[in-house]
Amino acid sequence: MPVSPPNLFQFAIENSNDEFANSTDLAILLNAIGSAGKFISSEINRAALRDIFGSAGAANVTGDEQQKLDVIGDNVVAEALLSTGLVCAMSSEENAGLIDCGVAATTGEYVVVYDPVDGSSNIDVAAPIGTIFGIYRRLSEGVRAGDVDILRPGTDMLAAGYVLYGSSTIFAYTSGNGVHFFTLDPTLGDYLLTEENVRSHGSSHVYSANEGNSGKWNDPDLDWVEHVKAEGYSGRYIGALVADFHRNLMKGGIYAYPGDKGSPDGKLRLLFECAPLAFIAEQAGGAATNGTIPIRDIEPTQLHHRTPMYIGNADEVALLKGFHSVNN
Ligand code: AHM
Ligand code: MG
Repeated sequence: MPVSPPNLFQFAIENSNDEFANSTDLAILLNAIGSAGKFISSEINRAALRDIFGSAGAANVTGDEQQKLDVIGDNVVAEALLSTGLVCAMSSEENAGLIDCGVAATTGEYVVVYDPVDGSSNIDVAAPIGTIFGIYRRLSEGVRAGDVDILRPGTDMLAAGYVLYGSSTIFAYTSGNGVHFFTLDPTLGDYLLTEENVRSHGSSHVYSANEGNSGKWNDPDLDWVEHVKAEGYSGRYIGALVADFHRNLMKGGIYAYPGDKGSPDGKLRLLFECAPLAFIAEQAGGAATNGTIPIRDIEPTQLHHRTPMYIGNADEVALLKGFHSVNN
């Protein structure tokens, strides 16, 4: 009889490490996020039927129009993590401040940052979206967790990952020992291992960027994009970071969201989007930079800290960095 692949929980228990307080903690946290992901996946599949397309009628803290699913996803992820009792502090793209963790704010060992529904402008058109997360061990002791526990560079992260809601639902994570993919079997309701130790695909001359913004780009980015076009690169832009990142990880390429003359720090959020995906990229043999320094080395100065980001195949990121160093 064929042996069925391990599920996310089994695999994470077997692949924990001593940076976690208990050997089951990683599995419990990933399982909680995975459960939230199953709920979000099912809601997306029935979004039109359940009238959860469209705007929630408000803007989030950074001024983006919130979609109904942003609000639903935010609550579902928070509740799933709170139910573990392991999380002392949480922060998400949809909340101005820290999310209240109740008594676990003093006793919990872990901090979680997340973007519940990344690429939410894709929701209404049934295009891919995702959930991104990063997990830290707390720093403070004996007090309610606060900014000191959460405003930390990506190099402090114990684990990071994403759930991609595409033609199938993929759960990807790293805890510093490679990147692993699981696929949701909707019949079993379980994430099963489909690829262990994923490696970033070699260069395949693909770039993913919103070139519609290039009228505001700075010289290094303009020179780079002219170069790659002259070299015959293909453009692929899904408009959801998780989906573009996943595609480039598997097929080769670079995703770019530069700062520009109107928004020097770009659009993407360091804590909720960039640092977790940078951890995944590096663990797969890829790279992520803001143009000059690695994304994971950036110290956040506020929860909603933004940064330019270039991420993907290591050779492509090195090429891009060359344009930034010449122009600086
Ligand atoms: P969101 O988290 O509010 O959805 O914003 C982040 C998204 C990324 O997923 C995506 O790559 C980018 O914004 C698209 O932005 P733009 O529409 O400016 O190209
Ligand atoms: Mg996002």
